Amino acid sequence: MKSARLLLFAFLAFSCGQITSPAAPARPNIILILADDLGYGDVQCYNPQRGKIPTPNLDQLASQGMRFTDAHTSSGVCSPTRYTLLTGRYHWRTSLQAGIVGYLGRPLIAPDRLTLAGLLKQHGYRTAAIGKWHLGWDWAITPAQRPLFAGFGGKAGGGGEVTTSVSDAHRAAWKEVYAKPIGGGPITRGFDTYFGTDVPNWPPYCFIENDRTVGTPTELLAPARLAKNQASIQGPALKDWALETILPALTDRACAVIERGAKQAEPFFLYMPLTSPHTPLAVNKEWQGKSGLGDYADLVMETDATVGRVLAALEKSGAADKTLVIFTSDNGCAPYIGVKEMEAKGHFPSGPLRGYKADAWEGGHRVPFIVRWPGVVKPGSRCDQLVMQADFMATFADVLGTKLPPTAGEDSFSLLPLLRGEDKVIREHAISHGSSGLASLRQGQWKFIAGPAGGGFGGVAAPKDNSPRAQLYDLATDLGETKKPTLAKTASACCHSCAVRTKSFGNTPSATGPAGSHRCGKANGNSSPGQQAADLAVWPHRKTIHLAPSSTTSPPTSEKPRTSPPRNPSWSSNSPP
Ligand SMILES: [Ca+2]
Repeated sequence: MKSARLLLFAFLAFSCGQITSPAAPARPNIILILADDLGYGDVQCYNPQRGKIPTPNLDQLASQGMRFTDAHTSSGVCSPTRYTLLTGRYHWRTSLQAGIVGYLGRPLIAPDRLTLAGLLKQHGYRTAAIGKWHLGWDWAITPAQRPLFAGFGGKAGGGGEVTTSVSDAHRAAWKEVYAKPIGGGPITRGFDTYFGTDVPNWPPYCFIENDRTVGTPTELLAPARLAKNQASIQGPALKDWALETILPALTDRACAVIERGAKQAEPFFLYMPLTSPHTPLAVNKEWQGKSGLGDYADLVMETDATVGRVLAALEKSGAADKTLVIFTSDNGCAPYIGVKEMEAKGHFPSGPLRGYKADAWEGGHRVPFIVRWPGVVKPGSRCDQLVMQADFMATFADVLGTKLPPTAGEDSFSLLPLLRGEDKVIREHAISHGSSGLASLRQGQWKFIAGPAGGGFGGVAAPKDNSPRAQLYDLATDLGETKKPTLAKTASACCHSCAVRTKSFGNTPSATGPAGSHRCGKANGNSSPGQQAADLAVWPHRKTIHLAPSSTTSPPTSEKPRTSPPRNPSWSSNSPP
Protein backbone atom coordinates (compact mmCIF):
# COMPACT_ATOMS: atom_id res chain seq x y z
CA MET A 1 0.00 0.00 0.00
CA LYS A 2 2.79 2.33 0.99
CA SER A 3 4.61 1.72 -2.28
CA ALA A 4 1.39 2.24 -4.22
CA ARG A 5 0.96 5.61 -2.51
CA LEU A 6 4.53 6.52 -3.35
CA LEU A 7 3.95 5.55 -6.96
CA LEU A 8 0.79 7.64 -7.08
CA PHE A 9 2.64 10.59 -5.55
CA ALA A 10 5.43 10.20 -8.04
CA PHE A 11 2.93 10.09 -10.90
CA LEU A 12 1.12 13.20 -9.68
CA ALA A 13 4.35 15.05 -9.08
CA PHE A 14 5.60 14.12 -12.54
CA SER A 15 2.30 15.17 -14.10
CA CYS A 16 2.61 18.54 -12.44
CA GLY A 17 6.10 18.92 -13.80
CA GLN A 18 7.66 18.90 -10.35
CA ILE A 19 10.12 16.14 -11.02
CA THR A 20 13.10 16.87 -13.13
CA SER A 21 16.19 14.93 -13.86
CA PRO A 22 18.88 15.67 -11.31
CA ALA A 23 21.25 15.87 -14.26
CA ALA A 24 19.34 18.80 -15.75
CA PRO A 25 17.88 21.04 -13.08
CA ALA A 26 15.04 23.15 -14.43
CA ARG A 27 15.57 26.87 -14.03
CA PRO A 28 19.04 26.90 -12.49
CA ASN A 29 20.30 30.13 -11.01
CA ILE A 30 22.61 31.78 -13.50
CA ILE A 31 25.67 33.89 -12.69
CA LEU A 32 27.35 35.46 -15.70
CA ILE A 33 30.62 37.21 -14.89
CA LEU A 34 32.11 39.33 -17.66
CA ALA A 35 35.64 40.58 -17.09
CA ASP A 36 36.64 43.76 -18.89
CA ASP A 37 39.73 43.66 -21.15
CA LEU A 38 41.01 40.36 -19.75
CA GLY A 39 43.19 38.69 -22.39
CA TYR A 40 42.95 35.08 -23.53
CA GLY A 41 46.40 34.45 -22.09
CA ASP A 42 45.81 36.22 -18.78
CA VAL A 43 44.09 33.19 -17.28
CA GLN A 44 46.73 30.67 -16.29
CA CYS A 45 44.88 27.56 -17.50
CA TYR A 46 44.53 29.16 -20.95
CA ASN A 47 48.19 30.00 -21.21
CA PRO A 48 50.28 27.57 -19.18
CA GLN A 49 53.38 28.17 -21.31
CA ARG A 50 53.46 31.93 -21.66
CA GLY A 51 51.20 33.10 -18.81
CA LYS A 52 52.80 34.32 -15.61
CA ILE A 53 49.84 35.68 -13.65
CA PRO A 54 48.48 33.34 -10.97
CA THR A 55 44.70 32.94 -11.35
CA PRO A 56 43.89 30.14 -8.89
CA ASN A 57 40.16 30.88 -8.63
CA LEU A 58 39.56 30.89 -12.38
CA ASP A 59 41.70 27.80 -12.80
CA GLN A 60 39.65 26.05 -10.14
CA LEU A 61 36.41 27.10 -11.81
CA ALA A 62 37.70 25.61 -15.07
CA SER A 63 38.63 22.39 -13.26
CA GLN A 64 35.05 22.17 -12.03
CA GLY A 65 33.48 22.96 -15.39
CA MET A 66 34.08 23.22 -19.12
CA ARG A 67 36.76 25.39 -20.69
CA PHE A 68 35.98 26.61 -24.21
CA THR A 69 39.08 27.32 -26.28
CA ASP A 70 37.48 28.86 -29.39
CA ALA A 71 34.99 31.34 -27.89
CA HIS A 72 34.49 34.81 -29.33
CA THR A 73 33.03 38.20 -28.71
CA SER A 74 31.41 40.09 -31.57
CA SER A 75 33.91 42.91 -31.21
CA GLY A 76 37.33 43.85 -29.92
CA VAL A 77 35.81 46.54 -27.68
CA CYS A 78 33.24 47.01 -24.91
CA SER A 79 29.83 48.28 -26.00
CA PRO A 80 29.36 46.22 -29.16
CA THR A 81 30.37 43.05 -27.33
CA ARG A 82 27.95 43.82 -24.50
CA TYR A 83 25.10 44.44 -26.91
CA THR A 84 25.66 41.10 -28.62
CA LEU A 85 26.11 39.21 -25.36
CA LEU A 86 22.88 40.54 -23.87
CA THR A 87 20.72 40.25 -27.00
CA GLY A 88 22.09 37.34 -29.03
CA ARG A 89 22.18 39.69 -32.00
CA TYR A 90 25.26 41.03 -33.75
CA HIS A 91 25.99 44.63 -32.81
CA TRP A 92 26.57 45.55 -36.45
CA ARG A 93 22.86 45.11 -37.07
CA THR A 94 22.48 48.33 -35.04
CA SER A 95 23.69 51.86 -35.63
CA LEU A 96 26.97 51.00 -33.88
CA GLN A 97 29.18 50.28 -36.86
CA ALA A 98 32.46 51.15 -35.18
CA GLY A 99 33.82 52.18 -31.79
CA ILE A 100 31.78 52.24 -28.64
CA VAL A 101 28.94 54.12 -27.01
CA GLY A 102 30.49 57.49 -26.20
CA TYR A 103 30.42 59.53 -23.02
CA LEU A 104 26.78 60.42 -22.30
CA GLY A 105 25.77 58.34 -25.31
CA ARG A 106 22.20 57.16 -25.75
CA PRO A 107 20.99 53.59 -25.15
CA LEU A 108 22.10 51.12 -27.79
CA ILE A 109 19.62 48.40 -26.91
CA ALA A 110 16.13 49.25 -28.15
CA PRO A 111 13.44 49.30 -25.45
CA ASP A 112 11.51 46.42 -26.99
CA ARG A 113 14.49 44.16 -27.71
CA LEU A 114 14.57 40.99 -25.65
CA THR A 115 17.67 40.70 -23.48
CA LEU A 116 18.95 37.75 -21.47
CA ALA A 117 17.49 39.38 -18.37
CA GLY A 118 14.16 39.99 -20.11
CA LEU A 119 13.96 36.37 -21.20
CA LEU A 120 14.76 35.03 -17.75
CA LYS A 121 12.37 37.48 -16.11
CA GLN A 122 9.60 36.10 -18.32
CA HIS A 123 10.38 32.74 -16.77
CA GLY A 124 10.17 33.85 -13.19
CA TYR A 125 13.76 34.82 -12.50
CA ARG A 126 14.85 37.69 -10.32
CA THR A 127 17.40 39.58 -12.35
CA ALA A 128 20.24 41.80 -11.19
CA ALA A 129 23.03 43.62 -13.00
CA ILE A 130 26.06 44.64 -10.97
CA GLY A 131 29.01 46.38 -12.57
CA LYS A 132 29.86 48.24 -15.76
CA TRP A 133 26.95 48.95 -18.10
CA HIS A 134 28.43 50.97 -21.00
CA LEU A 135 25.43 50.57 -23.27
CA GLY A 136 24.15 54.13 -22.99
CA TRP A 137 21.54 55.97 -20.92
CA ASP A 138 19.01 58.72 -21.47
CA TRP A 139 20.55 61.40 -19.29
CA ALA A 140 18.22 64.31 -18.56
CA ILE A 141 20.79 66.81 -19.83
CA THR A 142 19.61 69.65 -22.04
CA PRO A 143 21.75 70.78 -24.99
CA ALA A 144 22.48 73.99 -23.09
CA GLN A 145 23.71 71.99 -20.10
CA ARG A 146 25.83 69.58 -22.14
CA PRO A 147 29.08 71.67 -22.05
CA LEU A 148 28.82 71.70 -18.26
CA PHE A 149 29.36 67.94 -18.16
CA ALA A 150 32.59 67.74 -20.15
CA GLY A 151 35.48 69.82 -21.32
CA PHE A 152 37.69 69.62 -18.28
CA GLY A 153 41.41 69.21 -18.09
CA GLY A 154 42.71 69.50 -21.64
CA LYS A 155 43.32 66.40 -23.72
CA ALA A 156 41.74 64.06 -21.21
CA GLY A 157 38.73 66.25 -20.81
CA GLY A 158 36.34 64.61 -23.22
CA GLY A 159 35.89 67.47 -25.66
CA GLY A 160 34.19 70.81 -25.46
CA GLU A 161 35.49 74.00 -23.96
CA VAL A 162 38.44 73.26 -21.74
CA THR A 163 38.39 74.40 -18.17
CA THR A 164 39.92 73.02 -15.02
CA SER A 165 37.67 74.65 -12.48
CA VAL A 166 34.15 74.01 -11.34
CA SER A 167 31.82 77.00 -11.40
CA ASP A 168 28.48 77.58 -9.71
CA ALA A 169 26.84 76.96 -13.08
CA HIS A 170 28.47 73.52 -13.24
CA ARG A 171 27.32 72.59 -9.76
CA ALA A 172 23.80 73.87 -10.38
CA ALA A 173 23.47 71.79 -13.55
CA TRP A 174 24.91 68.70 -11.86
CA LYS A 175 22.59 69.09 -8.90
CA GLU A 176 19.61 69.35 -11.20
CA VAL A 177 20.53 66.47 -13.52
CA TYR A 178 21.78 64.02 -10.92
CA ALA A 179 18.60 64.52 -8.89
CA LYS A 180 16.55 63.06 -11.72
CA PRO A 181 16.08 59.43 -12.70
CA ILE A 182 18.34 58.27 -15.55
CA GLY A 183 16.36 56.59 -18.31
CA GLY A 184 17.28 53.76 -20.64
CA GLY A 185 19.56 51.83 -18.28
CA PRO A 186 19.58 48.22 -17.09
CA ILE A 187 16.28 48.38 -15.19
CA THR A 188 14.55 49.32 -18.45
CA ARG A 189 16.19 46.42 -20.30
CA GLY A 190 15.07 43.42 -18.26
CA PHE A 191 16.91 43.82 -14.97
CA ASP A 192 15.02 44.22 -11.70
CA THR A 193 17.95 45.99 -10.10
CA TYR A 194 21.26 47.57 -11.03
CA PHE A 195 24.27 48.75 -9.09
CA GLY A 196 27.56 49.86 -10.55
CA THR A 197 29.47 52.46 -12.47
CA ASP A 198 28.55 53.13 -16.07
CA VAL A 199 32.19 53.30 -17.25
CA PRO A 200 34.67 53.37 -14.35
CA ASN A 201 37.23 55.57 -16.14
CA TRP A 202 34.63 58.12 -17.24
CA PRO A 203 32.36 60.52 -15.36
CA PRO A 204 30.22 60.59 -13.41
CA TYR A 205 32.62 59.32 -10.77
CA CYS A 206 30.04 57.81 -8.47
CA PHE A 207 27.93 54.68 -8.25
CA ILE A 208 24.57 54.39 -9.93
CA GLU A 209 21.87 52.39 -8.17
CA ASN A 210 18.95 51.39 -10.39
CA ASP A 211 18.31 54.72 -12.15
CA ARG A 212 19.85 57.20 -9.72
CA THR A 213 23.34 58.32 -8.91
CA VAL A 214 24.41 57.46 -5.37
CA GLY A 215 25.21 60.91 -4.10
CA THR A 216 25.63 64.08 -6.14
CA PRO A 217 28.97 64.75 -7.85
CA THR A 218 30.19 68.24 -6.97
CA GLU A 219 33.94 68.14 -7.69
CA LEU A 220 36.54 67.00 -10.20
CA LEU A 221 38.90 64.10 -9.74
CA ALA A 222 42.36 64.85 -8.43
CA PRO A 223 44.49 65.46 -11.58
CA ALA A 224 46.81 62.62 -10.55
CA ARG A 225 43.95 60.19 -11.16
CA LEU A 226 43.94 61.09 -14.86
CA ALA A 227 47.43 59.73 -15.49
CA LYS A 228 49.05 56.30 -15.59
CA ASN A 229 46.07 54.32 -16.86
CA GLN A 230 43.69 55.55 -14.20
CA ALA A 231 40.66 57.64 -15.24
CA SER A 232 40.41 58.83 -18.86
CA ILE A 233 37.97 61.74 -18.91
CA GLN A 234 37.82 64.50 -16.31
CA GLY A 235 34.32 65.37 -15.15
CA PRO A 236 31.82 65.38 -12.31
CA ALA A 237 32.97 63.34 -9.31
CA LEU A 238 31.98 62.77 -5.72
CA LYS A 239 34.18 64.70 -3.34
CA ASP A 240 35.87 61.65 -1.89
CA TRP A 241 35.58 59.29 -4.86
CA ALA A 242 38.29 56.63 -4.78
CA LEU A 243 38.70 54.42 -7.83
CA GLU A 244 39.99 51.55 -5.68
CA THR A 245 36.63 51.19 -3.96
CA ILE A 246 34.75 50.20 -7.12
CA LEU A 247 35.66 46.52 -7.43
CA PRO A 248 35.24 45.64 -3.73
CA ALA A 249 31.88 47.44 -3.65
CA LEU A 250 30.63 45.51 -6.68
CA THR A 251 31.80 42.28 -5.10
CA ASP A 252 30.00 43.05 -1.82
CA ARG A 253 26.80 43.72 -3.73
CA ALA A 254 27.10 40.56 -5.80
CA CYS A 255 27.65 38.44 -2.69
CA ALA A 256 24.56 40.02 -1.11
CA VAL A 257 22.46 39.30 -4.22
CA ILE A 258 23.57 35.66 -4.12
CA GLU A 259 22.92 35.30 -0.41
CA ARG A 260 19.46 36.81 -0.79
CA GLY A 261 18.69 34.99 -4.01
CA ALA A 262 19.53 31.59 -2.54
CA LYS A 263 16.86 32.07 0.11
CA GLN A 264 14.12 32.97 -2.34
CA ALA A 265 11.79 30.56 -4.08
CA GLU A 266 12.48 32.00 -7.52
CA PRO A 267 15.77 31.40 -9.30
CA PHE A 268 18.06 34.37 -9.81
CA PHE A 269 20.12 35.72 -12.69
CA LEU A 270 23.15 37.77 -11.76
CA TYR A 271 24.89 39.56 -14.62
CA MET A 272 28.18 40.83 -13.27
CA PRO A 273 30.15 42.87 -15.81
CA LEU A 274 33.31 43.59 -13.83
CA THR A 275 35.11 46.90 -14.18
CA SER A 276 38.48 45.16 -14.22
CA PRO A 277 41.18 44.60 -15.34
CA HIS A 278 40.19 47.57 -17.53
CA THR A 279 41.49 51.00 -16.56
CA PRO A 280 41.48 52.53 -14.00
CA LEU A 281 44.31 50.27 -12.91
CA ALA A 282 43.36 51.12 -9.34
CA VAL A 283 44.80 48.18 -7.44
CA ASN A 284 43.96 47.76 -3.78
CA LYS A 285 46.82 47.57 -1.30
CA GLU A 286 46.56 43.85 -0.75
CA TRP A 287 47.35 43.23 -4.42
CA GLN A 288 49.86 45.98 -5.16
CA GLY A 289 53.11 44.49 -6.43
CA LYS A 290 51.85 40.93 -5.99
CA SER A 291 52.37 39.82 -9.60
CA GLY A 292 55.80 41.35 -10.07
CA LEU A 293 54.57 42.26 -13.56
CA GLY A 294 53.00 45.67 -13.01
CA ASP A 295 49.66 47.25 -12.12
CA TYR A 296 47.65 45.48 -14.80
CA ALA A 297 48.79 42.03 -13.73
CA ASP A 298 48.18 42.95 -10.09
CA LEU A 299 44.65 43.92 -11.07
CA VAL A 300 44.19 40.61 -12.88
CA MET A 301 45.08 38.91 -9.60
CA GLU A 302 42.60 41.09 -7.75
CA THR A 303 39.99 40.27 -10.40
CA ASP A 304 40.64 36.57 -9.91
CA ALA A 305 40.20 37.04 -6.16
CA THR A 306 36.92 38.85 -6.82
CA VAL A 307 35.63 35.84 -8.73
CA GLY A 308 36.81 33.71 -5.83
CA ARG A 309 34.79 35.81 -3.38
CA VAL A 310 31.65 35.55 -5.51
CA LEU A 311 32.03 31.77 -5.83
CA ALA A 312 32.68 31.45 -2.10
CA ALA A 313 29.49 33.38 -1.41
CA LEU A 314 27.64 31.04 -3.74
CA GLU A 315 29.07 28.02 -1.96
CA LYS A 316 28.18 29.45 1.42
CA SER A 317 24.63 30.17 0.28
CA GLY A 318 24.09 26.47 -0.39
CA ALA A 319 22.96 27.21 -3.96
CA ALA A 320 26.14 26.23 -5.84
CA ASP A 321 24.73 22.88 -6.95
CA LYS A 322 21.81 24.50 -8.72
CA THR A 323 23.67 27.39 -10.25
CA LEU A 324 25.08 27.71 -13.72
CA VAL A 325 28.20 29.87 -13.56
CA ILE A 326 29.75 31.46 -16.63
CA PHE A 327 32.96 33.43 -16.71
CA THR A 328 34.22 35.24 -19.80
CA SER A 329 35.74 38.55 -20.94
CA ASP A 330 34.45 41.29 -23.25
CA ASN A 331 37.63 41.57 -25.38
CA GLY A 332 41.37 41.07 -25.29
CA CYS A 333 43.96 42.79 -23.14
CA ALA A 334 44.45 46.49 -23.94
CA PRO A 335 47.77 47.15 -25.64
CA TYR A 336 48.21 50.45 -23.79
CA ILE A 337 48.35 49.06 -20.25
CA GLY A 338 52.00 48.02 -20.37
CA VAL A 339 51.88 44.95 -22.58
CA LYS A 340 55.42 45.37 -23.90
CA GLU A 341 56.82 45.50 -20.37
CA MET A 342 54.86 42.39 -19.37
CA GLU A 343 55.96 40.50 -22.46
CA ALA A 344 59.56 41.44 -21.71
CA LYS A 345 59.05 39.72 -18.36
CA GLY A 346 57.62 36.62 -20.01
CA HIS A 347 53.87 37.18 -19.68
CA PHE A 348 51.94 37.24 -22.97
CA PRO A 349 48.38 38.44 -22.36
CA SER A 350 47.11 37.14 -25.70
CA GLY A 351 48.81 33.78 -25.22
CA PRO A 352 49.43 32.26 -28.64
CA LEU A 353 47.19 34.75 -30.44
CA ARG A 354 47.98 37.75 -32.61
CA GLY A 355 46.78 41.20 -31.62
CA TYR A 356 45.12 42.69 -28.55
CA LYS A 357 41.97 44.53 -27.54
CA ALA A 358 40.24 46.26 -30.47
CA ASP A 359 41.76 44.02 -33.16
CA ALA A 360 40.01 41.80 -35.65
CA TRP A 361 42.92 39.40 -35.09
CA GLU A 362 42.20 36.67 -32.57
CA GLY A 363 43.79 38.53 -29.66
CA GLY A 364 41.00 41.08 -29.92
CA HIS A 365 38.01 38.80 -29.66
CA ARG A 366 38.94 35.22 -28.71
CA VAL A 367 38.37 35.19 -24.96
CA PRO A 368 38.45 32.96 -21.88
CA PHE A 369 35.08 31.24 -21.56
CA ILE A 370 34.37 28.88 -18.68
CA VAL A 371 31.06 27.23 -17.77
CA ARG A 372 30.38 25.37 -14.54
CA TRP A 373 27.05 23.62 -14.10
CA PRO A 374 26.99 20.84 -11.53
CA GLY A 375 25.17 17.73 -12.71
CA VAL A 376 25.31 18.75 -16.38
CA VAL A 377 28.79 19.93 -17.33
CA LYS A 378 31.56 17.40 -16.81
CA PRO A 379 34.19 18.78 -14.42
CA GLY A 380 37.54 19.48 -16.02
CA SER A 381 36.21 19.16 -19.56
CA ARG A 382 37.33 21.16 -22.57
CA CYS A 383 35.46 22.16 -25.70
CA ASP A 384 37.22 23.23 -28.90
CA GLN A 385 34.07 24.03 -30.90
CA LEU A 386 33.53 27.52 -32.30
CA VAL A 387 31.17 29.44 -30.00
CA MET A 388 30.25 33.06 -29.33
CA GLN A 389 28.87 35.08 -26.46
CA ALA A 390 25.89 35.72 -28.74
CA ASP A 391 24.99 32.11 -27.97
CA PHE A 392 23.89 32.74 -24.38
CA MET A 393 20.42 33.80 -25.55
CA ALA A 394 19.59 30.56 -27.40
CA THR A 395 21.33 28.53 -24.70
CA PHE A 396 19.26 30.02 -21.90
CA ALA A 397 16.08 29.52 -23.93
CA ASP A 398 17.08 25.91 -24.46
CA VAL A 399 17.80 25.44 -20.76
CA LEU A 400 14.34 26.82 -19.99
CA GLY A 401 12.77 24.58 -22.63
CA THR A 402 11.30 27.53 -24.46
CA LYS A 403 11.53 28.97 -27.95
CA LEU A 404 12.65 32.49 -28.63
CA PRO A 405 10.32 34.80 -30.54
CA PRO A 406 11.40 35.43 -34.15
CA THR A 407 12.53 38.96 -33.25
CA ALA A 408 15.05 37.86 -30.62
CA GLY A 409 18.46 36.24 -30.60
CA GLU A 410 18.86 36.31 -34.37
CA ASP A 411 22.52 35.33 -34.18
CA SER A 412 22.38 32.91 -31.29
CA PHE A 413 22.97 29.15 -31.28
CA SER A 414 22.32 26.93 -28.29
CA LEU A 415 25.39 25.59 -26.54
CA LEU A 416 23.37 23.09 -24.51
CA PRO A 417 24.49 20.04 -26.52
CA LEU A 418 28.11 21.03 -25.90
CA LEU A 419 27.48 21.56 -22.20
CA ARG A 420 26.00 18.07 -22.07
CA GLY A 421 29.18 16.67 -23.54
CA GLU A 422 28.35 16.28 -27.22
CA ASP A 423 31.14 17.27 -29.58
CA LYS A 424 29.41 18.75 -32.59
CA VAL A 425 29.44 21.88 -34.69
CA ILE A 426 27.07 24.39 -33.13
CA ARG A 427 27.78 27.30 -35.43
CA GLU A 428 29.47 27.13 -38.81
CA HIS A 429 30.39 30.79 -38.85
CA ALA A 430 31.10 33.71 -36.57
CA ILE A 431 31.72 37.38 -37.26
CA SER A 432 33.88 39.54 -35.03
CA HIS A 433 34.82 43.14 -35.67
CA GLY A 434 37.83 45.27 -34.90
CA SER A 435 37.01 48.55 -33.20
CA SER A 436 37.19 50.37 -36.54
CA GLY A 437 34.38 48.18 -37.81
CA LEU A 438 36.72 45.92 -39.79
CA ALA A 439 34.99 42.56 -40.05
CA SER A 440 36.51 39.14 -39.63
CA LEU A 441 34.65 36.02 -40.58
CA ARG A 442 35.20 32.52 -39.29
CA GLN A 443 34.07 29.46 -41.14
CA GLY A 444 35.37 26.28 -39.65
CA GLN A 445 39.14 26.51 -39.50
CA TRP A 446 39.26 29.46 -41.92
CA LYS A 447 39.54 33.03 -40.79
CA PHE A 448 38.98 35.85 -43.22
CA ILE A 449 39.67 39.51 -42.39
CA ALA A 450 38.21 42.02 -44.78
CA GLY A 451 41.20 44.36 -44.67
CA PRO A 452 44.97 44.41 -44.62
CA ALA A 453 45.52 45.13 -40.89
CA GLY A 454 44.01 44.46 -37.48
CA GLY A 455 41.42 47.22 -37.62
CA GLY A 456 42.00 48.06 -33.97
CA PHE A 457 43.89 50.95 -32.43
CA GLY A 458 46.38 50.63 -35.29
CA GLY A 459 43.57 51.47 -37.69
CA VAL A 460 42.93 50.01 -41.09
CA ALA A 461 45.98 50.52 -43.25
CA ALA A 462 45.39 51.78 -46.73
CA PRO A 463 46.26 49.04 -49.19
CA LYS A 464 49.25 49.67 -51.36
CA ASP A 465 49.34 48.66 -54.97
CA ASN A 466 49.70 44.92 -55.41
CA SER A 467 49.61 44.28 -51.66
CA PRO A 468 46.89 42.06 -50.24
CA ARG A 469 43.80 43.98 -49.31
CA ALA A 470 42.48 41.24 -47.08
CA GLN A 471 43.80 38.38 -44.98
CA LEU A 472 43.02 34.71 -44.90
CA TYR A 473 44.36 32.29 -42.31
CA ASP A 474 44.00 28.60 -41.60
CA LEU A 475 43.66 28.64 -37.83
CA ALA A 476 44.04 24.87 -37.63
CA THR A 477 47.69 25.23 -38.63
CA ASP A 478 48.26 28.91 -37.96
CA LEU A 479 46.48 30.01 -34.80
CA GLY A 480 48.82 32.97 -34.47
CA GLU A 481 47.78 34.37 -37.88
CA THR A 482 51.43 34.72 -38.75
CA LYS A 483 51.66 33.27 -42.21
CA LYS A 484 51.48 35.61 -45.13
CA PRO A 485 47.97 35.66 -46.50
CA THR A 486 47.73 33.43 -49.51
CA LEU A 487 44.92 32.93 -51.88
CA ALA A 488 45.50 29.41 -52.96
CA LYS A 489 42.67 27.83 -54.84
CA THR A 490 41.11 26.05 -51.89
CA ALA A 491 41.36 29.10 -49.67
CA SER A 492 39.79 31.27 -52.28
CA ALA A 493 36.98 28.80 -52.67
CA CYS A 494 36.43 28.76 -48.92
CA CYS A 495 36.30 32.52 -48.86
CA HIS A 496 33.82 32.62 -51.65
CA SER A 497 31.72 30.17 -49.70
CA CYS A 498 31.97 32.37 -46.63
CA ALA A 499 30.78 35.40 -48.53
CA VAL A 500 27.87 33.54 -50.05
CA ARG A 501 26.83 32.25 -46.68
CA THR A 502 27.25 35.62 -45.07
CA LYS A 503 25.00 37.16 -47.67
CA SER A 504 22.43 34.57 -46.77
CA PHE A 505 22.33 35.79 -43.15
CA GLY A 506 20.05 38.63 -43.99
CA ASN A 507 17.99 37.09 -46.71
CA THR A 508 17.58 33.35 -46.69
CA PRO A 509 16.35 31.63 -43.58
CA SER A 510 18.23 28.47 -42.74
CA ALA A 511 20.10 28.46 -46.01
CA THR A 512 23.16 27.06 -44.30
CA GLY A 513 24.24 25.67 -40.99
CA PRO A 514 23.20 22.75 -38.90
CA ALA A 515 19.58 21.75 -39.32
CA GLY A 516 17.32 23.38 -36.81
CA SER A 517 20.00 25.54 -35.30
CA HIS A 518 20.67 28.16 -37.96
CA ARG A 519 18.85 31.20 -36.78
CA CYS A 520 20.64 33.96 -38.57
CA GLY A 521 18.14 34.58 -41.27
CA LYS A 522 14.93 34.32 -39.40
CA ALA A 523 14.38 37.95 -38.57
CA ASN A 524 15.98 39.27 -41.72
CA GLY A 525 18.23 41.39 -39.52
CA ASN A 526 15.57 44.08 -39.29
CA SER A 527 14.37 45.90 -36.24
CA SER A 528 10.74 45.46 -35.37
CA PRO A 529 8.40 48.44 -35.76
CA GLY A 530 8.53 50.90 -32.91
CA GLN A 531 12.19 50.46 -32.16
CA GLN A 532 14.04 53.65 -31.70
CA ALA A 533 16.60 54.97 -34.11
CA ALA A 534 19.40 53.81 -31.81
CA ASP A 535 18.65 50.24 -32.78
CA LEU A 536 18.43 50.75 -36.52
CA ALA A 537 19.03 47.68 -38.56
CA VAL A 538 21.70 48.52 -41.04
CA TRP A 539 22.33 45.03 -42.31
CA PRO A 540 22.39 45.99 -46.00
CA HIS A 541 25.64 47.87 -45.38
CA ARG A 542 27.24 44.67 -44.17
CA LYS A 543 25.54 42.36 -46.57
CA THR A 544 28.65 41.58 -48.52
CA ILE A 545 31.92 40.77 -46.86
CA HIS A 546 34.62 41.66 -49.34
CA LEU A 547 36.61 38.87 -50.80
CA ALA A 548 40.33 39.24 -51.01
CA PRO A 549 40.76 40.80 -54.40
CA SER A 550 42.33 39.12 -57.33
CA SER A 551 42.42 40.12 -60.97
CA THR A 552 39.18 38.30 -61.57
CA THR A 553 37.25 38.90 -58.36
CA SER A 554 37.57 42.61 -57.64
CA PRO A 555 34.48 43.83 -55.86
CA PRO A 556 32.50 46.70 -57.30
CA THR A 557 33.69 50.16 -56.29
CA SER A 558 30.89 50.60 -53.78
CA GLU A 559 32.00 47.49 -51.93
CA LYS A 560 35.67 48.27 -51.66
CA PRO A 561 37.13 47.79 -48.19
CA ARG A 562 37.50 50.87 -46.05
CA THR A 563 40.82 52.57 -46.41
CA SER A 564 40.66 54.59 -43.20
CA PRO A 565 38.97 54.04 -39.87
CA PRO A 566 35.76 55.97 -39.30
CA ARG A 567 36.10 58.93 -37.04
CA ASN A 568 34.89 58.34 -33.54
CA PRO A 569 34.43 61.66 -31.76
CA SER A 570 34.19 60.05 -28.35
CA TRP A 571 37.74 58.79 -28.41
CA SER A 572 41.01 60.57 -28.12
CA SER A 573 44.48 59.20 -27.64
CA ASN A 574 44.09 59.94 -23.96
CA SER A 575 40.66 58.49 -23.40
CA PRO A 576 40.82 54.77 -23.88
CA PRO A 577 37.46 53.11 -24.35
CA1 LIG B 1 36.44 45.95 -22.67
